[in-house]
Amino acid sequence: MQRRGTSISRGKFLKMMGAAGVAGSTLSVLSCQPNTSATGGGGGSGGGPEEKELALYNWSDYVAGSTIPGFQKETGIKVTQDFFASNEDLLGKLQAGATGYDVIVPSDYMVAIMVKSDVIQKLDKSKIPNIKNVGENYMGLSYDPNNEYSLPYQWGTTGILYNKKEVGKLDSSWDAMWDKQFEGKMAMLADSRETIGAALYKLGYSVNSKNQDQLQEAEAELKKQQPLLRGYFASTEVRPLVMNGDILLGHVYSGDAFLAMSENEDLDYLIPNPRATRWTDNMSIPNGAPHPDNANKFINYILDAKVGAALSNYTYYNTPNEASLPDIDPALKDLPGYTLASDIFERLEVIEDVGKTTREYERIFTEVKSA
Ligand code: N2P
Repeated sequence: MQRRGTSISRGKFLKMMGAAGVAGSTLSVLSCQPNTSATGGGGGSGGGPEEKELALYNWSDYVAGSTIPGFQKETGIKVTQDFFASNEDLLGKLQAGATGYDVIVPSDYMVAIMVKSDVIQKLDKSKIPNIKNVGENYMGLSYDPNNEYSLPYQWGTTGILYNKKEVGKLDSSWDAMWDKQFEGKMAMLADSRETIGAALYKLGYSVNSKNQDQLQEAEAELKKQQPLLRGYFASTEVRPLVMNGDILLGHVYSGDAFLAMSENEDLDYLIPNPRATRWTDNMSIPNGAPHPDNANKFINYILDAKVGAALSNYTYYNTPNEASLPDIDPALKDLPGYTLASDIFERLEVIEDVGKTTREYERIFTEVKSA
């Protein structure tokens, strides 16, 4: 399919960037390094007008080519972007004292953890009139019931991107990711909740299990799987591995699957049974953000109908912006698994904050990775 009429294609943009920033580690592709600058000099908290700057801390490959230039053009605010590879990395960075960021993009359960840990601040909704564009299914979710701290950015699912030509059509379970015949040809996400989640799903349990016996079983499953894997990677790293045939099956977020499928027709995306994850990523403002006013403006800009459509037409993720829907690329809407049938939607789980059990999830993932 012809990709992305609205702006430069994601593939081309990546090439232009020399693929910088896709590795998922924290790295500045633009000039500033907000985490070390600690300016705080924007007058954001009650002083004079803010500097015309905004520091975005985002997942890699998660803005359209037009997103940041469009905002700069409209507001004169210069945006710099750093990248994190998982929600846990993002939280760790903020808890370690990173103070330079204005907008961050945590997923569902991480918003709840961040509110509880007092690392994000309330939004100024008087500055976000485009809130009216957000579909009601994406407002008032349990992790932030009144959207005091977060507004949705993109949503999607997590499943298996695989080479249908090489492995044949998969049955619909998670079992393929444990199949010895694919030894060395599989990768899982470097994402503790998603990867432990896949093991829990395989066993028929919930991704939010707090049951010690179930978690122990999941740990055993992951230890069985680990020697069969190429490794644990960011989704943006799994995508090219599957696309170029280096591996045959990869645990990915849906947008990476759809992008790969649109460029290689041997590939397919499976949302396994009995359950898989549906996630929503959100925009929030950290405490101590140097430019909160600019941050509220940026959030409002993203929730514009056209900006939201260009974003999803680039990322290949779903939009929570109902006003953007008419402008979503029809070919994208037609990809299997992009527009979710209600029977699939109903078997998807949302990852929740598991409270004290979070430490157990972290312990399991650390041990599994080094087993
Ligand atoms: C974008 C990653 C999407 C994050 N590259 C999934 N929560």
